[in-house]
Formats: sequence, C-alpha cells, structure tokens
Amino acid sequence: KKIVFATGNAGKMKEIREILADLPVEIYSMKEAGISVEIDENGKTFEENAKIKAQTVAGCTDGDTIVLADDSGLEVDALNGEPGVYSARYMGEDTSYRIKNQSLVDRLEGVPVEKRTARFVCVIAAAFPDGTVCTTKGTIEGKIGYEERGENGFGYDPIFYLPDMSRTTAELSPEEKNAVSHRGKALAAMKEQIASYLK
Ligand code: ITT
Repeated sequence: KKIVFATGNAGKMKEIREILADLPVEIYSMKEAGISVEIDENGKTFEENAKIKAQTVAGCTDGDTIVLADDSGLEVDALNGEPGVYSARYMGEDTSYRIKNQSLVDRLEGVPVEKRTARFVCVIAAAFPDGTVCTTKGTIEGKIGYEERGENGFGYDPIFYLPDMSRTTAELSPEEKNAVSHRGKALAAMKEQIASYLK
C-alpha cells in the first residue's frame, strides 16, 4: 500500500510527512508520484475542496493507492470568517505572505485584543482504493497578532498568536506546532481511519 498526498504546498507537505512518519506506508507527494493534474477547487467548504482534490488525484493512480488531500485556511472572526476557504487565494495566489499578513493586521487596526479571535481549520480527505471517501477535521483557536513574529511554519503562521503558549505558531518548533495544530489533529483522526482500512 502507498499513500499519495494531493498537495502542491511544500509547507503542508513537510508537516504531513512529520505527522504521518509512524504509519507503515510509503508517502509520496504528487510530484514524487509523477502526477500533474488540473484541480478545479470550486467547493464552498473545506470538506468539499478536500474531497475534490483527493478524488481528482485518485483518478490518476492505480488500484493500490490511498490518496489524501488537505484543505485548510484561516478564519478571522472580526472579518466574518475571511479569508476562510480563500486563504491561499487571498489577494491573489502570487502575493507574498508578508503582504497578506500585513493586510490582515491592517484590517484589524483598532480591533481590541478580545475581538481578534481566529482559528486555523484543516480538513483531510481520503480516497480509498475501494472507492470510499472520508474526511476528518481539526481546528486550533488563536488571535491575530499586531505584527509578524517567528520564522517557522508557513503562510499565516507569523500572525497567528496562541495566548496559552505566548507565541505565534511561527515561533513554535515543528514538533510543538504539529502537537497542537489543526493539521496535527485532523491527521491524527485520519490515521485511525487509515489503520482501520488497512486491517
Ligand atoms: P494545495 O491545495 O495544493 O494543498 P494550497 O496552499 O492551495 O495547496 P489550500 O487551498 O488548502 O492549499 O490553502 C490553505 C491556505 O491556508 C495555505 O496556503 C495557507 O495560506 C493557509 N494555511 C493553512 N494551514 C496553515 C498553517 O498551518 N499555517 C499557516 N497558514 C496555513
């Protein structure tokens, strides 16, 4: 059995490899599996988009492969849940995260600390060789900071502040982030689904 992970995001892929390291299965990125396919990510929810990615890539694999996909994003309460499912596309795919992060901080100017609540959401979808599909979800609650802090992680991590840890997720080590993150939680639940499929 092998797993192909349907993502082109290197930051996600690094975390996924670390979190799934203890599974008795070979894990390949789409690139390593030699798969290149146009994915029409037109769903309205994380669940829909994760399933679209997993099923599209599953259509390019042989019968012995489990395809996983991750759809994730940042929901900012003071912005009515934006950027949400549009997190990667916010201000355009090619805009740097320095600029995207500064934009969110600017849009929260004057918003007091108790109203700066936000969460990362991650939905993992699995497309199994028998045609079944399932999803698992994880979230982590935090607050939007006042400036970027930290060099670890990727994307919106430098402005995602965890009050309990007094650090942003970009200031956590990879192990610390994976132990508490939306992706760590969603993949922990998915590991159980995979284990029961493999039985
Ligand atoms: P794939 O579809 O190829 O997997 P993508 O980056 O386009 O890559 P998404 O549509 O799921 O994936 O976008 C998720 C975005 O949400 C991601 O690009 C980040 O900006 C943000 N995000 C998700 N998880 C994050 C995390 O752990 N830390 C920081 N930002 C995160």
